[in-house]
Amino acid sequence: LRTIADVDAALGERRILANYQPIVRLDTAQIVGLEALARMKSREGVIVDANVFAAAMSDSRLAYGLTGRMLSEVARDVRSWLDAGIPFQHVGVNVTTGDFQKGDLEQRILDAFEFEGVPLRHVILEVNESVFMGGADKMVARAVEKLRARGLLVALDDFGTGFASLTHLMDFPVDIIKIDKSFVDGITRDGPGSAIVGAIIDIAAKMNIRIVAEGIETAEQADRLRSMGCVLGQGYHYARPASAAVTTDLLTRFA
Ligand code: G
Ligand code: G
Ligand code: MN
Ligand code: NA
Repeated sequence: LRTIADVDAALGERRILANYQPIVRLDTAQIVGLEALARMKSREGVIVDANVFAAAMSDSRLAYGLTGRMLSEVARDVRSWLDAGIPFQHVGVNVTTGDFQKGDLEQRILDAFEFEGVPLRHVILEVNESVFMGGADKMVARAVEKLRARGLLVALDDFGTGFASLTHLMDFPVDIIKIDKSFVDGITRDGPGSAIVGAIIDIAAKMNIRIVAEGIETAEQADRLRSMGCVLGQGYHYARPASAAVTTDLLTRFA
């Protein structure tokens, strides 16, 4: 429970910031997007292990506060890239079940990006399948529809690891599927991982949904995914999550 108190204090003291991991084209390694990932600084200014957030996210007040901070941080960083003429397309922000339950997520997103004058077409909402649990699915669908009408893109994160993954594709509008790392790990063997990834790629192509493979750690995995028709990916093989300053440099050189 120490971590919950730590995250609470860091939120109050503005010691939460966004790091960014590039999303690349697997054929050219060109950067086409970013995923924002929360990082916490200690009072001494050192980045603390990112695992602190997993436990804290079970506290709905902290999850709500974290999303608020991340929306503000990301909007400000995007503003600075746009102002500097840095080539930048999309950034994904992770949201959780608790964010939808209050019913004001749509307004919070509009406010955060409008405050910085950032158009919502630059923003991807990353939701995982847990947001459909607990009876919030109607609220999720309504909020997401309104945001998509303003140009925001929706990504289903950790795809395939949750409950009833395919059901959500039936009645929830999705622009991007992020294939979970657990499937990518086994992709270079002819096993169930390859079969499942192949099936997801086929479904996505037929539904006009883009695919991002997550957690790519080797060139072999990247090659195999590319030969299977996967166009986009992210992972340590390409780049680890990094500060906004480092990301500015990466975008300048590789976007
Ligand atoms: O960045 P990664 O290293 O270690 O993050 C650990 C976990 O914390 C992941 O499951 C990730 O989805 C989650 N996480 C990271 N950043 C955010 C964020 O901004 N919001 C939410 N809700 N979860 C985040
Ligand atoms: O839950 P979500 O998919 O949003 O979280 C992504 C998590 O995966 C982050 O914690 C991020 O730091 C981590 N990550 C990104 N690329 C890799 C990778 O290649 N290998 C591993 N092990 N983790 C990764
Ligand atoms: Mn994510
Ligand atoms: Na994921």
